[in-house]
Amino acid sequence: MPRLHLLLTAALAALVSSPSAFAADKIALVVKSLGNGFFDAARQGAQEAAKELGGLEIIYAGPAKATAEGQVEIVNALIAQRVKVIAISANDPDALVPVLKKAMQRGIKVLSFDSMVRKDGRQMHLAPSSGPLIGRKLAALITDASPTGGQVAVLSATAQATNQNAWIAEMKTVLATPAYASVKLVGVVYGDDQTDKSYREAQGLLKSHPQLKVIVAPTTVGIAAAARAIQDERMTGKVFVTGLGLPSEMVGHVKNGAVKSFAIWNPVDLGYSVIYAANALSKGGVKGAAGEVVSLGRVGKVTLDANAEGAMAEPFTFDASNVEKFSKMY
Ligand code: RAM
Repeated sequence: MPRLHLLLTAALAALVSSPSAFAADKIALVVKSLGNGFFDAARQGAQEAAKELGGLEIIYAGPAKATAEGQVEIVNALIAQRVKVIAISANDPDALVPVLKKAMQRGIKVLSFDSMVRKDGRQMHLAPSSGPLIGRKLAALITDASPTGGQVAVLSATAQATNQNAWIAEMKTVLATPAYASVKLVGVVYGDDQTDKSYREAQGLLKSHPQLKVIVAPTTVGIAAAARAIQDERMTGKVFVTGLGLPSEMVGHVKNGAVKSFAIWNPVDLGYSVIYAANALSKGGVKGAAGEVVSLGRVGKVTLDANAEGAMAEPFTFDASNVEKFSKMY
């Protein structure tokens, strides 16, 4: 091969492989922890949106365990990588604020999704559904599981999770109304969105509350682990599990009777919408001001409230009649 041709080929190869040549904008999706099927589904939606919008690269990252410290480390690394946008589901509403402020000072756009960061640590928040709607849904699922009420315990994710704490608070408000007088909340425990810890906490609830009727887990990791514990402890039909779960992880538990019904929103659509919102922030179309309308591609749009929060759809309920069909999607 002539020398000039060789040089040109080498230059071309360098151009193609160098990230700065056709620099795609890097959008980081920082999740609570890796290995969670909910966030895996969101990642799938994020990739779909990136393909539609073009010129974007998704960096998917999260700590091994759902801790704020792990996420702080990741955000620091992303700042060094000069990403354009950080979209984060936060393990703590406050602990991430200083590092996210640092990111914003360096020109990086920041939004939270799923689990919120305090207002001064991000420009907007994309919520999968509104807090009151989720609280009402969780209460309704409890009486669906046990129509006569009785003792109920919550198996949550981490103690600092903004989203679960907000949903539990909303649920408690609903349970305090006369319509739910027969329901008695006996405790809240935390499985930290780890399967083994959630399983042990569910076992603990069965031991410490022999009259327990329902375990409500507002986390996809917790609900699946609790349903398995109920079966292993041969409590199916005596204690029912409900909450927020993925049809793909819950289909077997609905079939074997540990779960009558549960709810969730579409995590693929959530991940897709996050990238649309992130792209709008980065291109300057959206600033994160109250009243702004954020377009979410095929999913629709949300309007930001005074807290720069946009809430998507109502949670959808699954039971034996539809869980099979949706289990193939997420
Ligand atoms: C778990 C996570 C996530 C939450 C879902 C319902 O996967 O805690 O943040 O939104 O459950």
